[in-house]
Amino acid sequence: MGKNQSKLSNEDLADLQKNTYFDKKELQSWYKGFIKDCPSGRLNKQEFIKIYKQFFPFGDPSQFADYVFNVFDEDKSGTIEFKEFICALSVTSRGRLDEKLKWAFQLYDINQDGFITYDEMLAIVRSIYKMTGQMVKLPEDEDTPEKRVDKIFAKMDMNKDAKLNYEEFKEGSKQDPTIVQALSLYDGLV
Ligand SMILES: [Ca+2]
Repeated sequence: MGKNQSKLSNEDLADLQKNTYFDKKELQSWYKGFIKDCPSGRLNKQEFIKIYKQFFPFGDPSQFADYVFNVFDEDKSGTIEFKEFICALSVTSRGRLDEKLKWAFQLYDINQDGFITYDEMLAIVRSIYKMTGQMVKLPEDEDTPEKRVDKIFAKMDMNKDAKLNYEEFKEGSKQDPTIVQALSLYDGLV
């Protein structure tokens, strides 16, 4: 993608129509907004965190946004290009359940070794609690990140090895949809 393009090239457009759940008009409008907010065409981590702060003014979303950034930045270049942005948005907002679960798994599997350890899950859940702050009243058995993760592991960790592989995560998430729901920032907007 070239610099300072105010419109998507036909080639990029065709490619994204094929690889996302957005139509031509939606893609053009997202692109316009993306370039307006981010004229360089590359969103860096600080800018990304700023977006989250608009959505969660009462909590501190910086840690969670940091983790999400790393999943958006598929080629690990340190910036989110439009294609990465729109593909992630497509999956998290309109993807099939299995696509959303794969995406969520990548988020929780911080070191990308194919397992979600107890500590990785705890780090993400902590960052979510910090982000939502005191806005949400939680049930007594989930009112700390530790309790929440204990509960998730009790349900999901079938072979009790203190880590979750994708199969365990997938099966468990189907019974507890809140695990995946936490991810989609743009729910309701798209
Ligand atoms: Ca990138």
